[in-house]
Amino acid sequence: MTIKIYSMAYQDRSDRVRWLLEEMNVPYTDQFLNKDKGEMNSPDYRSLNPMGRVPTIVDGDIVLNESAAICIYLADKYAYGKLAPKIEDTKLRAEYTKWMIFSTASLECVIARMFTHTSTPEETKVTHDYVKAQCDIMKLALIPILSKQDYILSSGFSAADIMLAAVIPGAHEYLVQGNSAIEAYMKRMMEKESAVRAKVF
Ligand SMILES: N[C@@H](CCC(=O)N[C@@H](CS)C(=O)NCC(=O)O)C(=O)O
Repeated sequence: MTIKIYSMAYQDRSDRVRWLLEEMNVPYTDQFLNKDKGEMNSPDYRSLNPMGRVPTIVDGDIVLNESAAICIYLADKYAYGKLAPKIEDTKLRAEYTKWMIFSTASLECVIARMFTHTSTPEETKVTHDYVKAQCDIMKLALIPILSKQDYILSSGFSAADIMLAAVIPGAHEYLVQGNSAIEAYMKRMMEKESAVRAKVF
C-alpha cells in the first residue's frame, strides 16, 4: 500500500518527509489540503490529526503526525542501518536521535517565531533579535561538526541531515549567510537529487 502524505504545499513541514521518501525510493502520494477551504478542519482530516496540522502520513494502519516522528518512523522502517543508525550502535543512534529532535524541538521552534511574532515593527525587532541570539547559540553546536565532516553524523548522510537541512533555511540570514561550514553543508544538501525531486528548496 502506498504511503499517503497530507500537507498544504511542497514547502511546508512535509518537505522533509517527501525528501526522505524520495531518498529511499519509497512510493507515496500527496494529498494537498486547502486551508482556505477548511480542509484542515474537516472531520475526516481531524480524525487523522486532531490538531488539524500537517504533515500527517498514513502508512497502512499507521497514522502519524509530527514531522520528526514521521521521519524517525520511516527511516527505521525503510532504511534501518542506512539512513537511521541501528539501536545496537548506541553512540551513533544517540547522536542521531539528538539531531532528529533538535531540528524541530529546538531549531524550528525558534525559527517559527519569525512567522508569528511580527505584527508590529517593534515586535519584529524583538523577535529577530531573539532568533539571531538563539541561532548564535545553536551554531556553537553545528559549526564545529560541519567544519570537520560533510554530514552531521560521522557515519555519513542520514535522515538527520534531511531534517536539519529542511529546517536551517528558515533562518538563512542568521545560520547560513557568512558561515562557510553551514553554507557548504547546505549546498551539498540542495544538490541531492532526492531533494530536487521532492521540491524541498
Ligand atoms: N511540530 C509539528 C508542527 C506542525 C505544524 O505546525 N505544521 C504547520 C504547517 S508547516 C500547520 O499545520 N499549521 C496549521 C495552520 O497553518 O493552520 C511538525 O513538525 O510536524
